[in-house]
Amino acid sequence: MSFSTHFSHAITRRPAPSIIAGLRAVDTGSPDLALMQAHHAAYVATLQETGATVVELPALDAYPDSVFVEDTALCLPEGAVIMRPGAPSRLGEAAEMAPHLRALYGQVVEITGKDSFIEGGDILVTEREVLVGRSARTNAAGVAELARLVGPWGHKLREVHTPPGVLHFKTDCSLLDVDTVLSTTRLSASGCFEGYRVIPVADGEEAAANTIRFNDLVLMPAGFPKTRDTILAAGFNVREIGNSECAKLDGGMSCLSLRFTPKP
Ligand code: CIR
Repeated sequence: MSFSTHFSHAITRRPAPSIIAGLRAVDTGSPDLALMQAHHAAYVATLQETGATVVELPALDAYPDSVFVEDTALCLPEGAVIMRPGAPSRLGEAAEMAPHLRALYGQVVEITGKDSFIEGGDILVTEREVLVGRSARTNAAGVAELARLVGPWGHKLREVHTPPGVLHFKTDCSLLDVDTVLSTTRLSASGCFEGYRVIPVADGEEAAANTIRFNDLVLMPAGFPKTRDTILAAGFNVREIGNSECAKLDGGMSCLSLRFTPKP
């Protein structure tokens, strides 16, 4: 079973009323909390359906973007690394996540450098390597510190480029199985997925690139029929989850959970 696609646990956090103040690159209107809560509940139920234990944390109104838990930590089989989000309004979210990971994991370490910034959305873990894209949220010091922390666990980092104007590296890609990546053409054109099978996101459906492979399912945002059909034709079991409200805040499937199999 691959540690990059199969998981015993996930952690999620319920959306808070303050979500209307969440960060966004372009304002396309305020998210509707009730609709986001309904989408979030469907997301959690789908994770649970695969047999995983989902730890659902309560809403944290002090942090409008705290529903996007992925950015607070990197979870590997050997341990978890607490991130230092590059968005100042999100920095405190990492400390809120730490005790929950400590309760489940034997080893939890932290990015601590005051000039180091890194968010989980910029990190794609595959069976063979950890790909990290620098972005407006993730800098060289953050990447270097992460490399020092996960090296002793046997993980090699490879730095890649996040396309300009794209929030996170994983905004534009996701891992579907050990050798297969779903990617926008603007990202795969950089050559960063050499050696992987790349399934292209349909032109005009770039927002479909952020999916998650979680046990036997691929969770993808609803509303991207061409990309859905391509993933189905490649033999994956797809579940479409409403994402209209998180999309207003540049969030997608991966952002909503931390996924892992803890080793005590
Ligand atoms: C932010 O700008 O930080 C949030 N509004 C969206 C975070 C999405 N997270 C992710 O892609 N991992």
